Amino acid sequence: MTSESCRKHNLMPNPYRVLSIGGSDSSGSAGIQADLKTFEACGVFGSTALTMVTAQDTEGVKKAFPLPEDFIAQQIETVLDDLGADAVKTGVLGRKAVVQVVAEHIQAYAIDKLVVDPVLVDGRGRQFVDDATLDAYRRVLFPLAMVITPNLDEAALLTGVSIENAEDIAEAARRLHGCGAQVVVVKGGHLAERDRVIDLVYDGYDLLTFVAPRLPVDNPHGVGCTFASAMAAELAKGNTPQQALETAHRYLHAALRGSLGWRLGRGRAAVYHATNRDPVG
Ligand code: PXL
Repeated sequence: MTSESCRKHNLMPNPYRVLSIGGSDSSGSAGIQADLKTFEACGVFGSTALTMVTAQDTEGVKKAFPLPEDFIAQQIETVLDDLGADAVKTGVLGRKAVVQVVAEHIQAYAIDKLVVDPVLVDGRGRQFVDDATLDAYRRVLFPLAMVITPNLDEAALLTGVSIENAEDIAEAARRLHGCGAQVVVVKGGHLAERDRVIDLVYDGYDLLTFVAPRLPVDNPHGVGCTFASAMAAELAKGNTPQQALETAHRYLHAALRGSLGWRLGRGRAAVYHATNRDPVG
């Protein structure tokens, strides 16, 4: 239906569509569960292609079950052939062959709004992918990305820069941009600044910093997935990376604030994705 006839009949026009390619987190905090919740809150239609299924709670991953490349490819093709996507977001890919399959499909379907969240380390900062996978990210996936969103550990791993201060982050961002991503967002949430969170954004011209007050929550779970998904949702709607970044920051802050009083599970805190709802209403 055209948007004019939708208006006439008081119907909603088609939503923007975002495909998330990543792993399932059974705790509902991160992975594709966080992505879908974020898409819903941002008003876009979410679809998924699973790379991995995890048995996971708030304390950590108990067991991970990677899915075969050809089945990952089949999910992507099935979704894109039917629904299509205005943007794609990647989360856990896990190994080189999966990075390659994803890159091939991004090219084959001419997806120009790709957000790559390079999930390379676990919640304790330990690397869980091998060097060949890092290389595939740098060589085949980043050149296709509109935005990449490594955290400090991931930026260090991908560039070999040991990150201790703001100049190190800038150097890592420049090197990552050199791999071909249009915009690099290095998430500084883990840097030991007590009351601020500083992200650094580099688009090949300007190096910008985004400063947000740090909320009193220790190492929350799913913030990276949530942030990258909000970016993808905003890009899908036709916003610029800069606009998407501002909205994604605001959304993440509200989602974190929404769960400040929660006691869910024994481990890491989750975020409240339905920021436009009253949780007890
Ligand atoms: O937050 C990164 C992440 C992404 N995807 C899956 C995860 C996690 C972290 O636990 O489990 C499936």
